[in-house]
Amino acid sequence: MTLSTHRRLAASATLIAALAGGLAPTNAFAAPSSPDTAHTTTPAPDMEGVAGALKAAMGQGAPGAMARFTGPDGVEARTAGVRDRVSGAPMDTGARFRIGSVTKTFSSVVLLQLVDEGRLELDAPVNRYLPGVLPDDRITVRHLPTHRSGLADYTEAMFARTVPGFESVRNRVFSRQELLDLSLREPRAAPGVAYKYSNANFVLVGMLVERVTGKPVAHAYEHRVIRPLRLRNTSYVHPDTRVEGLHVRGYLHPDEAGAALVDSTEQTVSWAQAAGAVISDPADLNTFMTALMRGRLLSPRMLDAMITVTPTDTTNTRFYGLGLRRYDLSCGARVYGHTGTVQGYYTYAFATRDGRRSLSAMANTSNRGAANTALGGTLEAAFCGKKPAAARGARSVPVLPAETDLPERR
Ligand code: REY
Repeated sequence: MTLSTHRRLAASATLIAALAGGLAPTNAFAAPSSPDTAHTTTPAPDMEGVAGALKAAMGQGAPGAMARFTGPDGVEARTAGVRDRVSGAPMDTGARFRIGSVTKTFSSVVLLQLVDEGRLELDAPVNRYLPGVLPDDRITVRHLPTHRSGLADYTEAMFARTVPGFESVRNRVFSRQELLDLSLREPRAAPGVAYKYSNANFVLVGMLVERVTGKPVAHAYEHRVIRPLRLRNTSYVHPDTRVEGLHVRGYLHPDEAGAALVDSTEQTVSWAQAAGAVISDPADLNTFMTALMRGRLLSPRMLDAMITVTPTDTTNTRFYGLGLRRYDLSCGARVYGHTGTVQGYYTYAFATRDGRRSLSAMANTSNRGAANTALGGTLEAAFCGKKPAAARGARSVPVLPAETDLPERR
């Protein structure tokens, strides 16, 4: 379905809602009574708290960090530290960076648009479209973006030793089949049974998109998401190694305590491709997540499918849909988006269900879980606002380690 068709649908649904109840929701498709919009007063973002979380990420070893919030009262951004340790250039919210697995949400959008166009069926076997590629016909298209295929995540072995692992793939160009073969070499779980995060799933999403469209995935991102939303600083870059334009340099923490950081900015990201090779900036990520939640990229049916989630841990506050996470925050706000980890960069990009508020945050380091967890503090501060004095220090939900896509958190 085209963007303009969605706009027309959105406009008519808004009109119907207005006629029916005098409501004028900004997102015609958002359920007005859903818990994420049920607050009668939307808390103002606690930008001091956001800045504190950025500082905390730096305290845990990030050279710099930044966050950009959009809400009913406009845009607020904060930066800390440097985007380049050699030049000393300060962190800059106009700078581009590697968004890692936030790429998965872009890939999922493209996949679901193709489903909507009748070119793919979510519950059909992957092998229907890619004959013989998988050893099990029970693995469906839906199992991929929900991480339920049972396919092993080959990156765990690849990056078991962080810096040697990274240096061995930094300049490599993998075919998708090579990546899939790495996964298939490892034991598989039964399809459809349990959530298990695996980059192999999104390598296959990329293969499906190329098979169905007959064009490289970059073309699909460009024509289906980037241009329609005018994301001027977003691109899928593979296998070029550079981050073009004003950008943040990424610094990887070696496993050995006290070892010097490794500048990991330049790499092919061929090990991730449709699972993690998009480059973007904070404003574009805000626009993307907001547009997604407002129904500008997917039909209501496909957006519903995407936000239909199951828990990913036992706290019942972390969930996964189709290429999309849901975090339930301490104040009851539900936010949808994704996290990203690619060498040298941690990213968060989330929005409320009605798309009225969004936050993107990044720190230019990785392999340092504590820095990622600290960066995740921007979410609570941005979406829950200042905690009442009595509640400060007495949290109603546990502080969870960052749920990015690292072996260290599995
Ligand atoms: C890869 C390891 C993490 C990163 C990953 N990223 O799967 C995808 C994502 C694209 O979900 C690396 N960790 C690090 C190690 C751990 O090497 N030994 O932290 O940079 O975003």
